[in-house]
Amino acid sequence: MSSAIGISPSVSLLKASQQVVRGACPHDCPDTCSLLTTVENGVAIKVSGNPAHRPTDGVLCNKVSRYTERTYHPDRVLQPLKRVGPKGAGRFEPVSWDEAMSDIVSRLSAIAAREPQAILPYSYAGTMGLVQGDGMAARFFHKLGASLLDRTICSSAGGEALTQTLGAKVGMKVEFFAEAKLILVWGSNSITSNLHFWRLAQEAKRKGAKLVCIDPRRTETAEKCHEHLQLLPGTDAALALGLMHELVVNDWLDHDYIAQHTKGWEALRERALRWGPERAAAICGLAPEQIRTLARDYGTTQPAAIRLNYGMQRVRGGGNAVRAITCLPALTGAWRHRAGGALLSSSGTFPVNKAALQRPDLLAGRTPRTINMSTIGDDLLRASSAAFGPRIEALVVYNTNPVAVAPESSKVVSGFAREDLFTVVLEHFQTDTADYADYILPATTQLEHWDVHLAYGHTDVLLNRPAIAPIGQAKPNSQVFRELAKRMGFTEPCFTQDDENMCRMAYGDRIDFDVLLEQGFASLNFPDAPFAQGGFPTASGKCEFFSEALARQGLDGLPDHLPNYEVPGTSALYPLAMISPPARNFLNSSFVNVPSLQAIEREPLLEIHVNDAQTRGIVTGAVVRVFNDRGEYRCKAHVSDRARPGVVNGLGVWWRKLGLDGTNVNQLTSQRLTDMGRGPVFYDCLVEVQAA
Ligand SMILES: Nc1nc2c(c(=O)[nH]1)N[C@H]1C(S)=C(S)[C@@H](COP(=O)(O)OP(=O)(O)OC[C@H]3O[C@@H](n4cnc5c(=O)[nH]c(N)nc54)[C@H](O)[C@@H]3O)O[C@H]1N2
Ligand SMILES: Nc1nc2c(c(=O)[nH]1)N[C@H]1C(S)=C(S)[C@@H](COP(=O)(O)OP(=O)(O)OC[C@H]3O[C@@H](n4cnc5c(=O)[nH]c(N)nc54)[C@H](O)[C@@H]3O)O[C@H]1N2
Ligand code: SF4
Ligand SMILES: [Mo]
Repeated sequence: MSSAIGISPSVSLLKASQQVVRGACPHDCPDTCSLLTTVENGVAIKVSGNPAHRPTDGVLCNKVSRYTERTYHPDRVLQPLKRVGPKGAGRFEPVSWDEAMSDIVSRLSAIAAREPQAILPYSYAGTMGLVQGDGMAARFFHKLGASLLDRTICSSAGGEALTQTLGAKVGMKVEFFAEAKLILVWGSNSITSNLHFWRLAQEAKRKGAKLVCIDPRRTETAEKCHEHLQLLPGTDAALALGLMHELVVNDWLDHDYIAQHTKGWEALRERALRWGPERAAAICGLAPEQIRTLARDYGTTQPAAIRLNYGMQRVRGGGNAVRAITCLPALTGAWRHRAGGALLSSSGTFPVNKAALQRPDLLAGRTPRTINMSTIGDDLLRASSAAFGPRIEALVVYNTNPVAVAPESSKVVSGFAREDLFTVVLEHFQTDTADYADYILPATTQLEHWDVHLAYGHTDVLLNRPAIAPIGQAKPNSQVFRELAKRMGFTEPCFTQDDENMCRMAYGDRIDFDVLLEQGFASLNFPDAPFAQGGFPTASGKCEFFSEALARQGLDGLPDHLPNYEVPGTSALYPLAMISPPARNFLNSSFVNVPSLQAIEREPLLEIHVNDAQTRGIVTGAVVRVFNDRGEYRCKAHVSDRARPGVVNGLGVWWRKLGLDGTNVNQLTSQRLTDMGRGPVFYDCLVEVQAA
């Protein structure tokens, strides 16, 4: 086995005492890089990008190149901790694994004996691994009969939109963006959050492609594109419909592709004809000419490719916006080319054997209620009722930091602070969420455990081998749930399956596991131009402009512009829109506590346009109060033309406890949900800003 770990041929400067172990970046990022970890005497000394893996191309982002700093951070939680102070105070004392586990099992069993649905597992993509994510954990909670979790916090509006339009979360192969002649970077700050796509976009740019960015913020990506359409948040569907209008009236259409491979054309055409550029521009806060120019470029350039990211779907009409945009390539026949079409997520390409990993059959006919993770604030505060079911009495949190990242923090915090709630948090660090735990259990990082991955920005499967032994008393999530199952007396053989075997099971014989063991990645067999001849994975086999499924749900079967819940300029009290997109050197709330990265991001900031700052007497560096009916958040102002007039940008999900007054941007966001997919509306949020 040790030879299979393999010395990478590209790493020729290794000392005899060093080895290189192949792994996968676990973070919630489209790029899912192939990692090479150099280990010396059992210590990981360097993590770098694998040059043999095409999408990674030997390069990692700034964050994960510091992965050893995070792994060996002096603040790592390395033994089980039991709360000694009030909830949220963050005071804990070390206990043995045995003491922690036996207390956890007795608390959970007592609740489960009465009402298993009062127990809620709460997890997200802190690791995207299929084993340390919802593998053994899902088996455990299915057997228990606990509540199910609707994992909506990030991408469910866009995911549902893709499914209703293209049939699944599928799209262009990312590598062919390098051959496109026009690229729309739509709701994506690629340099920050999709670096390896950006390298391909730059290659296209060097070969003469035009790059257009569509984003309310003048991001580092926007300023490197040829054009930037700085629209108001939540107006993307209006822009897409305005573009369609121009495609129709100028006949920049591929009639043959439309006739053969789409559904609902007549109805969409009629709708588009109501969206002249003047009307669309007024809603988007753009000039009509900008829409005409973009339509001409899009309608007359082939191949044309659209890279959407999840930024634009965090508003009320997010699903409709994604649907409207993903109709565009079928109108112009862009899908005919391998460098044409659109990509939001490729995750639907992966043939994951989910039932084998997660074992929903262990529910044995029970149908527990489902809790939406995006409304955890409200749901923790609900009493038992016929509609809701039992009050939530226990939470087991892993791979997520909801107290920092979930919307409307004041409610989330009140819920987590309930003294009658029993909370277990599996973590690397004492995060804002861990502060509210009854027990914190030390989890291994990606360098310390096995896992297997899919990706949402390319189409390769990756394997992660442990590079080092678990640090301190840390255990893989899978191992914690294996031991809980044993103590609960669960005897099914699936509860003793080891991680390497779970990795093998994830794709079964659809992937050659020996190839994964040897090179760390394996490509899926997937056509270069997946929809050149139609063949969409929808029920009709066509790109569905009109979706019967949505119409049956009582929704509009055609994409439309749905105004935000909180439309900029409509409230005298809260005249500014706030968006809170990712910070480049953090990954959601991960890495916020890594000193070298925190030093680059410095402190929580609010970008504000000079016009909005001047009328409020705000200068760069001033402490400002950002507030609405849901709460108040203080941070420093940064007067900057990265913000457009009327929109302020609060970058990154900082840990609350690192903020000026122990809060972050989510103090202001709401728990309302998107038009489809039941997702959160982080960027549909009005505020006022005052000098503090
Ligand atoms: N460095 C870094 N990388 C990350 C993350 C991170 O936190 N930091 N997060 C990861 C995660 S969880 C995800 S889901 C992915 C994708 O993460 P996303 O959150 O989609 O990240 P971005 O690509 O930065 O896209 C957000 C962009 O959308 C813009 N935006 C906001 N509202 C609107 C709107 O209404 N319309 C349009 N057109 N644009 C809008 C923002 O200004 C921002 O530039 O990235 C991942 N990668
Ligand atoms: N205002 C605002 N809020 C947002 C967003 C935004 O743009 N604006 N973005 C939203 C989006 S897109 C997302 S995806 C969510 C993401 O929010 P989260 O899912 O909470 O992601 P992270 O903040 O990265 O936190 C992941 C946590 O998992 C832990 N972790 C990582 N690996 C492991 C492991 O192997 N085992 C265990 N036990 N723990 C592990 C990490 O230490 C980290 O604390 O936030 C959302 N919140
Ligand atoms: S966070 Fe994204 S870009 Fe950075 S190493 Fe991981 S997958 Fe690659
Ligand atoms: Mo996300």
